[in-house]
Amino acid sequence: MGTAEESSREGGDEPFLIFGRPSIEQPEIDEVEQCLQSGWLGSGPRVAAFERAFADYKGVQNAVALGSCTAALHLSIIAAGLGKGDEVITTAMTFCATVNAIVNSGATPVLADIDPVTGNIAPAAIEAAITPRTRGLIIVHFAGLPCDMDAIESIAQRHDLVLIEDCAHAIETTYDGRPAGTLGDFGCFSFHATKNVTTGEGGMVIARNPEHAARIKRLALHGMEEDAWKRFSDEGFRHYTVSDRGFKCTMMDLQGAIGIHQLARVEDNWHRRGAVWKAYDEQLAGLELERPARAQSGSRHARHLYAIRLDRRDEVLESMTSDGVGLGVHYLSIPEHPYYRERFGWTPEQFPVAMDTGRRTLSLPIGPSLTGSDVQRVCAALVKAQS
Ligand code: T4K
Repeated sequence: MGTAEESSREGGDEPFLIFGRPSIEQPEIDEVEQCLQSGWLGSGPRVAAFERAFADYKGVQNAVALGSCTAALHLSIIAAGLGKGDEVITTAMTFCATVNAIVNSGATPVLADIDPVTGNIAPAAIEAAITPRTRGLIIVHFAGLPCDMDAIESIAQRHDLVLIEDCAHAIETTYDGRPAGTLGDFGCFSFHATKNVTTGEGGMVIARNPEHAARIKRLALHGMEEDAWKRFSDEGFRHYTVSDRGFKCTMMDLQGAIGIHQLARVEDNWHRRGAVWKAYDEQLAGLELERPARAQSGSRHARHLYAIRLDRRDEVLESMTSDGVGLGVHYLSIPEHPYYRERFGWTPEQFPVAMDTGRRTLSLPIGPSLTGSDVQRVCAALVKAQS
């Protein structure tokens, strides 16, 4: 039998090792079946249970489940009151969703370059990007490594900025003992299929101010005051009222059903990825490449991506893929994409560290089901590709 990371697609003698394949187990399969049989598929009791479990995991009062991290970022920006005329600084090295959330809220995105060692937004670059119009800052704990929060919190306080954490990679991350997502005004999480906890698609937001959390909940459901689960309860029919210009980006109970059981295994899976991480560190030592930075003592890396940096990246990518090893590229820097170049006039060269990283980065498979022999196979394919 193959590992959970493998597909039935053949890649040479061994099955293709799929990058980012989710680790799905029987409890979530059973829960989804029960959810289907219950007849309540939309946002209801299973989403509420997932929200409670996530809030407990983070040690906060409330968490709001949404359809994606993209929605969590977008609604956080709106709830914070940022929009037209406001500048929001973010990192040049992130998934396009971080920047799109700013653009779609009507605010103006401003990029800052990254630190060459950590890959996270560089505090000095944030300072340099601040203008009298700067109102917000979205940071990304890249790959699961916490940002330099001492410096970033101080900048946000001094310039009175709304601080939003993009925690798409950082479910298990802590900084100086404090959980990622609770460090800023808003923490936004992703449960996309490739993430450490998945619901297929999905997101969650934590807001420091309970009024912001309540507004996000309303905005996610057309601006309505109460959801269907509450309105159609045994207490009888209740009319809804619309009090805000909302969107539709709630999470379904079918997704919540998966999330409850995924979250129950989050720590076990983190430890299992730790063993894979250690094996890569040992087997790749001595090769001509840069291995991922470690978290400082007292903080915790979520181990979402094992991203190396190396020369001739695209040749290596092609060679390893044809040897049956699936890989990821996280990411080309934002200004490499034509939309942003054309709309904002950015060039990759303006953000040289992000540009260099984006052209040399390669993410190796790092799921909890990876076996020792999977790791050996990945490393052997890498050695062969570099030779
Ligand atoms: N901020 C950051 C920093 C992010 O990284 C992301 C998401 C977001 C915000 C926004 O979060 P969401 O709004 O999505 O919740 C994917 C995802 O589309 C994107 O959500 C994610 N980042 C990004 C890192 O990855 P692709 O185009 O690289 O991956 P995709 O979907 O083509 O699949 C990657 C691998 O996973 C492939 O090897 C196939 C495998 N896979 C994929 C799916 C969907 C599976 O095995 N099963 C699946 O169901 O963008």
